[in-house]
Amino acid sequence: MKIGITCYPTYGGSGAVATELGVSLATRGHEVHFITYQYPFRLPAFQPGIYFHEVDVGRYPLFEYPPYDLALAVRMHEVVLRHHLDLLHLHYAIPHATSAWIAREMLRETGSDVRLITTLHGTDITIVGQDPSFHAITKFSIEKSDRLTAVSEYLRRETHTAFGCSACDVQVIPNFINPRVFDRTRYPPVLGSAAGARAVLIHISNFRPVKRVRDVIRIFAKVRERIPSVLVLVGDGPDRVHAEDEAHQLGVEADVSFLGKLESVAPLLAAADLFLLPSQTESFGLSALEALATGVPVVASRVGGLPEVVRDGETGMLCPAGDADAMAQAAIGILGDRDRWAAMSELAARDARERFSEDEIVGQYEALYRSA
Ligand code: GMT
Repeated sequence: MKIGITCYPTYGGSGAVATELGVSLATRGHEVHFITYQYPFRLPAFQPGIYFHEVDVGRYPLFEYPPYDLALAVRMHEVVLRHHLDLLHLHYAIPHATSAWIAREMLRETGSDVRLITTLHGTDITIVGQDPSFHAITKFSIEKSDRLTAVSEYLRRETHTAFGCSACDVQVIPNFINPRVFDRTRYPPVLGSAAGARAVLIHISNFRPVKRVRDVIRIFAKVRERIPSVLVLVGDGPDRVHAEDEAHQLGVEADVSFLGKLESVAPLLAAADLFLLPSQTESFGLSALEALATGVPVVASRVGGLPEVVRDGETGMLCPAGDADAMAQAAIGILGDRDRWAAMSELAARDARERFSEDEIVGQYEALYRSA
């Protein structure tokens, strides 16, 4: 098949999933065209069967808000026509599903057509889509999609609750991991010498308020009182400065490393002992899945789709969102008992491979494409 993929190409779970999906589809013989405003961060420099089309938003002094959505629609229209695409797979509803609908209307004017598949990732439904400025266009755009998927059962339910669209048949296709990349045995111990005998806690996110990054620091400060440990934070975003302040105020900054955005997190995960994800809400938690697949137990909030990813008490521990004390106690309970840690680590890697393997999940997307 000839498939167009549009996603947010910079750091973030939805862009990561969309890109890994495209790469996997290309290795299965499909022709994949990424249509995005920037080269997707997880896309290899070259791979046969993959093409990149940059969306250029013309600047004009009159435009206080350059109309990216329209530039995207025009580029989609052009790429579909020139490369005879069968379908466009949109990751994150706003504005991608809307632009795709415009592109399809333009195509139909000239007797062409294209199928639209929209994958809902999280805040496109739970936050942005429920903002009065976007609610109606989100509902319209997802209803116009030929197929709709959500990355968790939780998000499927949220979609029905928020939009009440009985016409929306949302299929759950969860996120996935490449088991060859997220494999603890593959990487040398990059943090070993720096951390010595200390436990390594890790957090990876885009540092937005929903991630509660301050809680990560608070949890770590409590763990560090009981267990020699260091904390590594990967990513960047608006709350990074608040997290840095918190580390300073709690007097733990010497043991906290802010590494910023990294292209490849697998080697770092392979050196970690525990992953912290105390989010306010999380439709899936791809970074938690990547940690689990690498044999890193997860301490996270019991919210959204996280209980579908982390087996509470078996591959990690789930606590109420905002309860940094409970999360610290959970972390101490895991890190303080080496046998328990080893059992959780082993089960986490196995469970992630059994339930979220690339081969199985990409096969589900292929079946969906065929049905469309
Ligand atoms: O929804 C967002 O705010 C952004 C999005 C992203 O691009 O990272 O995150 C969502 O999609 C990820 C990939 O499916 C999920 O792993 C995240 O849980 C989800 N974020 C939230 O629900 C807050």
